Amino acid sequence: MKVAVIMGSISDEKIGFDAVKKLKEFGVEYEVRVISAHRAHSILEKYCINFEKNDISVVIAIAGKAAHLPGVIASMTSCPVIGVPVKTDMMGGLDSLLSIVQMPTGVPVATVGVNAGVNAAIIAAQILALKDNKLKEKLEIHRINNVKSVNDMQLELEKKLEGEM
Ligand code: RP5
Repeated sequence: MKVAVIMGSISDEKIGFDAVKKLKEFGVEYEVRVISAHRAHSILEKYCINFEKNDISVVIAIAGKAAHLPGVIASMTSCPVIGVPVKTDMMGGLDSLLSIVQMPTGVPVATVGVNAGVNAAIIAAQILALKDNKLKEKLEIHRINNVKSVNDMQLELEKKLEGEM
């Protein structure tokens, strides 16, 4: 079972790499593609209709501005599609966010925050972990590390306060 990470432009690569890095940490298999919905719709269609054949189970779609890429992908597959809105110069990514999150009823895109490639990868891993106990264990370690990091912050704060007093 693989995750397809699709970005609309090479200018989205930083967010794509964030997602890929996290997937790698969890040992999740993935493919990465740049395919634009408005510049190369026939290539996109060809790629999407072969998801099942290529063992793709979850899609992360990254796009900015009039960010129709995740919605168009969702129209061509029954795999869950996680949309990542990209920050823009004009509206700070609100344009991308609304284009992705406001899909009309019946063709949903599970949307994460602006530039949140890492969160998209975590959700993709959580979906695959429903049928993979080893991956579930890795996600549990990730969750415990989050708790540890907050404990470390508390200790750091206490140290700083001691120095101030
Ligand atoms: C979308 O338009 C891409 O996802 C990108 O975020 C945005 C700008 O694309 P470029 O003009 O940088 O190629 O298709």
